[in-house]
Amino acid sequence: IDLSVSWLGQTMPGCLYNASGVWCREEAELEAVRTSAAAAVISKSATLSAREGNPEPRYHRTALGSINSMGLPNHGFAYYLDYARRYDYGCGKPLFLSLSGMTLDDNLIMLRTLAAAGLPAIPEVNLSCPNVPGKPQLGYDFVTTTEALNAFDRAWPGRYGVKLPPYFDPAHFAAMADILNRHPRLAFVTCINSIGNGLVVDVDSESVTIKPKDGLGGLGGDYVLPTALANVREFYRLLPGKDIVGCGGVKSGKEAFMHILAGARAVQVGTCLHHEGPAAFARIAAELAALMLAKGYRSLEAFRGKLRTL
Ligand code: RRO
Repeated sequence: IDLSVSWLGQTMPGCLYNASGVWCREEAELEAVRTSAAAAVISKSATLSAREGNPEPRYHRTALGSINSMGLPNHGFAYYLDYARRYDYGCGKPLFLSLSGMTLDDNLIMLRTLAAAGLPAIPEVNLSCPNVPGKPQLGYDFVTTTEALNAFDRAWPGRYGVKLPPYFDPAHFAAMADILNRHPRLAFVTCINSIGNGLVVDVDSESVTIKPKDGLGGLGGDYVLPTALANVREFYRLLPGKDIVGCGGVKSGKEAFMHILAGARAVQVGTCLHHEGPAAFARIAAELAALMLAKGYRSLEAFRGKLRTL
């Protein structure tokens, strides 16, 4: 069974890697992902200056997944750029840098600085952080997203990607796809970020479970799988020539298979990685290979995007 993926001009040893935000804030975590069975590495969304993030508790595990309002805790762009300068690109696992500037100008400064560094690292610009109080998710504002992508094109000369929030209406899929299709160097979209501003309630204490935003936070895990699959499949159909990275609800080979069937080129693991650690990559890859063997598929190309309709 061949789990390798041709993407962005190279061949990755597999299709799985971490979702930005999970196991990627510290260099030791990034290296633990790189040296695991993951096929690529992405860093925690960076802001221009380091941030402590929101007050704790800011992450809560439930039987069905997770809720978080981390609030963009990160070491600042320079830390992740320094990691990118020292990264072992020869390991065959692409390095993605997630960028989530507090302003458009901050994103442009980070993109220009990364461009000037001349590294093979690829930016994934986060248009969908749901957890900074007072800051709406960029991807829900089509005018601001249009302006941002036009500016990214001028600041960054290479291929790049964006991390999208989940959409819930065909009109929004179509409107966003029209915007994204105007940018040929936008090579991939990652669908989806957490479902923003959910509320998990604890019955015993009659309380919210995380402190920021009076308990509102982004949902991950089982809660989001069907929404993630809808976003992957719809953008796969609407964005010819671009790649879709599936993210949402992957905890075994089965969900990874579903994402690829819906059209995903690569698959990120978030909540499950948070709960299980980087050993999750080898387990999920083995389960995916076993499922493919049982179905008679020898490569991911054999079934990517081939989801049947009735
Ligand atoms: O740090 C966070 O609170 C966070 C971010 Br930037 C994001 O994009 N998605 C998320 O669920 N949490």
